Amino acid sequence: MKITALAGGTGAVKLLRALYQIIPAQDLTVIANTGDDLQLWGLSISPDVDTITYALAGLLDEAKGWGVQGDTFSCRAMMGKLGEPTFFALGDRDLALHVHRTSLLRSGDPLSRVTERVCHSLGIKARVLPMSDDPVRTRVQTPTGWLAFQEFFVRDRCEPEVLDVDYEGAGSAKPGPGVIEAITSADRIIICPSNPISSIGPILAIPAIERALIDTPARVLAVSPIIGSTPVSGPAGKMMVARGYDLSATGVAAVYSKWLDVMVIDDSDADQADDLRPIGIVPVITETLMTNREREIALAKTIVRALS
Ligand code: FO1
Repeated sequence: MKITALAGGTGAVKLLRALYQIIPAQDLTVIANTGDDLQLWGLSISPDVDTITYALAGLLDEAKGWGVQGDTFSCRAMMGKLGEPTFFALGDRDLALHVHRTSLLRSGDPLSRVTERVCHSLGIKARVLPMSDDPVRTRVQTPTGWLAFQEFFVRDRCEPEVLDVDYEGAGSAKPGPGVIEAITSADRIIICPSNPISSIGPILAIPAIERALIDTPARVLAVSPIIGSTPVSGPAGKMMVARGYDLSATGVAAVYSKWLDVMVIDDSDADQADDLRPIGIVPVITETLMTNREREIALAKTIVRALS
């Protein structure tokens, strides 16, 4: 059974690494958000692509949920002395990937080709596809103006009030090579428990990708990243409210309602099943909080079973 997953970074990787363990690796394709990408120190950084890559390669710093395990930050300290921005913590080992990617991009390789090479070098057997080779940049509107996503998320610690979110460049971006085919020829599609607005939103903002989700014959299942009225992590709450969605699993289903078939919601949200059925979405009620490896695997197995 070929599964294609749409994913952001930190919120998605627990489920992705569990899926990678329980299905044949070559049956898994991940379409990764690149709306969080940034330029820093002259380097091209793709945080969500890298978080997924490190997780599947067994290199992820699991405590932080991003970066490389055991990394050090000597370069960052020196950059600070040189007056370079250090709000975005690039580790010394992580830096190797950014130098490698930037060098390949400068020699003319698109991000998709670079990502394929990196995955091959790190022994990853699943496919990781950046959503686009064209730049798409998520921006957050705050009372003091528009911020680049990482300025809002890391530098300002998600503190500013969110008035709106947009995806610069998405309207004219082409899906990356293989992305549309991965959606239209998959047997099943999984939307990871990522922020619906800032992680999945940029992927959906590319018109041809949303069209493919509407047209695909595959069943599409999403896992709610919101339990009760609390996001499992990150600023999903502020962003959903700014976009006019209810802060609940049902609100997440509303973001995806044009093409969603199945929604996995937490046991504690069982009462919301009755709100999903009338809008044509089949609820699956289970323990969704992945607090350890066993729970990650259990959720992945429940999802695969629900899609069988
Ligand atoms: N997240 C942070 O909260 N602080 C950081 O300094 C930070 C650095 C960083 C470096 C490389 C990388 O691949 C990811 C990094 N992240 C950091 C995570 C990243 O900002 C977010 O998790 C995603 O963009 C949201 O999905």
